Amino acid sequence: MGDLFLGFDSSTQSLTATMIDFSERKVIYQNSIGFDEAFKAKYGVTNGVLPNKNPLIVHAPPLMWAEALDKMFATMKAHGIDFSRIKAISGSGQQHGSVYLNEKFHSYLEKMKDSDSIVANAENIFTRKTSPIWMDTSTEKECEEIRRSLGGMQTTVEITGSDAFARFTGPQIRKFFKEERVAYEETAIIHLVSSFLSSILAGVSSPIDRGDGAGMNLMDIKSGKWSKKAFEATAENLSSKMPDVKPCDTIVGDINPYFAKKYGFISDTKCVIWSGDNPNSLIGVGLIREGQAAFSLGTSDVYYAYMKDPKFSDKGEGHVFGAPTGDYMTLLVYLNGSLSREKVRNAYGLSWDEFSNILAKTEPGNGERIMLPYFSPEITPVITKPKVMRYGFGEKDVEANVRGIIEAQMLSSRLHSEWMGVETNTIYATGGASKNREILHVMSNVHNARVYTFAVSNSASLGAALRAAEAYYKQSRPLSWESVIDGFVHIDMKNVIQPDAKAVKVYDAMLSQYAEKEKAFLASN
Ligand code: ADP
Ligand code: XUL
Repeated sequence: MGDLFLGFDSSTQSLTATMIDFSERKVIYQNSIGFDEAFKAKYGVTNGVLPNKNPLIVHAPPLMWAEALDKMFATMKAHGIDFSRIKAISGSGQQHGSVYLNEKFHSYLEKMKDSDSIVANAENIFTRKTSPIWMDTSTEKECEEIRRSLGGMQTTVEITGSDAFARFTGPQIRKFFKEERVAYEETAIIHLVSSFLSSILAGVSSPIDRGDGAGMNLMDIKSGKWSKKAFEATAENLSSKMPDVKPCDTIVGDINPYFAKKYGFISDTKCVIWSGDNPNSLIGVGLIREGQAAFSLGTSDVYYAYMKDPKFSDKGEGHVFGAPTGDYMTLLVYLNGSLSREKVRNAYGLSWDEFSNILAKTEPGNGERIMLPYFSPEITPVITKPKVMRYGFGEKDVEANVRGIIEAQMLSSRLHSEWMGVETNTIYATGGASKNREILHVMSNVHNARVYTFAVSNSASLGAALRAAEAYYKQSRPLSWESVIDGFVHIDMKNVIQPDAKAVKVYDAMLSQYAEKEKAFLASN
C-alpha cells in the first residue's frame, strides 16, 4: 500500500475524480458526476451550461462546480475511501472560464472552515452571477480592441502565446468591464475555474497556474508572468484583481479544514495548484517529449502537442500554453467536434456502428467531394456565422456526408497544425469518439501517423493526480517526469492503427483542395 494522490477534472459537463496508488502504479478509484443529472433542478443547466437566448453567450453557475466537489467527496466516502491515506490533491478545470468575486470571498473561505456546507455564506460573494466559459463566442469586438491596443495580431501572439480569442479570459473580462462597470469595480478577485476550485479546496485564495494562465491573453508567455501591456489593453485596475501566477508544482496549502473534518483527511494533506484540462491531459497521456501529438475527440476536438520552446503561427492559429513540465504545449481547438459528428449521424438516423460501416466501405478522398463542417460557430478557423458547405454533393447523400465530416475534421487539423512544425509520427487518440476505429483510420491516413489509444481514459484527472504526486515528492526527493508517468499511461498495443500508403497519398493531394475551399469560404463570409 503506497501513497495515494487524487486528481479532479471539472469539465464542461461533469466532475471526474481519479485516485492513484503511486508506488503500485495503479488507478484505484475513478468516478464521474454529470452536472445535468446532479444539478439540473437546482442550477438549471443543460449539458453543464445555462440556456441563453443569444447563442454566442455561454455561461455556467460557478457554485455548481464547487458543490460538485463536495458531492464527489460524499460519494467517495460512501464507497469507503480512506481519505487519511491521500497525500496530495490537484485538479483540472475547463480552461478560460472565469469567476468574479468580491472581498467577501476571503471571509467566505474563512467561515467555511467551521461550516458544514459549501454553499452557506456563498450568496453574496459573486459580482458576476454566472461565469463565461470556453464555449462563449460573444467577445469578437473586445478581441479586436485588445489586439489593436497590443499592436496587432502578431504582437498579441508573441506576447500572450495566442491571438485574442473570444473565449479567452482577457476579452471576457473586457466585456464585463465595458458592460457592467459597477460590478467590475466591486470585483476584488478574478479566478479561473481551476484557481477558483483550488481556492475552495485549500481554503485560501489560490494563485493561477502558469499553464492555465496562458489561456487568458493576459500572461507573458515567455516569462510566465502577467503582462502589464495586456492588462492595460484589457481593463482598468486589473492588476489589483488578479491572483499571482505560479508554476504548476506550487503547493497552495494544506487542505481546507472543512474537507478534513467532513471526510477524514489528515490536516496536512497538500493542495497542489489546479491547472487547465489541456495541460493536465498532456501529462495524463504521457506527452513529455517532442514528436508526439494527441487528439482528443470529445465534445470539442482538441489537437495538442508538447513543445520544447514556444513557436508561433504567423497566421495567429492555435495557441501556446505552459506545460506542467515547465516547457510549453501547443493546441488547436474545434467547437465542431462530437456534436457535429452527432448531427450528421442523427440526420440520417444512424447508430455509431452504421456510421462506422459507411466509413469502412467508402473510399478515402470521398470521390473528390469536400465538406466544410461549420455546424456551429468555430474556433479553428474563426467562424462566427456557421454554415455547412458541401462541394460536389448534397445534404441527402448519406455516405458522402458521413465521410465528408470526418475527412473535413482531420484535414483541418493537419492544415492548421502545420505551423507547429512538430513532426508527428505518432498520435494518441482520446475522448469518446476515439472508440470509433474507422474515425481513427481517417486520422492516421490524413496525418500519416500511427494512432494509439489508451486502456485507461480520463486523461485530465489522471494528469492532475500525477501532478499532485510530482509536486508532493518535489518537497523531498524530486522525480523526473518520465518516472512520474511510468506505468500509468497504458497504451493499447494490440490495437495500433498504421497509416495506409495509398490513402496517405490521396489525402496529401486533397489537403490543398481543402485549404482552397476554406480560404474561399472565409473570404466570402
Ligand atoms: P467530453 O468532452 O464531454 O468529456 P467525451 O470525451 O466523453 O466528451 O465524448 C463524448 C462523445 O463521444 C459523445 O458526445 C459521442 O458523440 C461520442 N461517441 C461515443 N461513442 C462514439 C462512437 N462509437 N463513435 C463516434 N463517437 C462516439
Ligand atoms: C482550450 C479549450 C477547451 C477547454 C474545455 O483552449 O477551449 O479545450 O479547455 O475543455
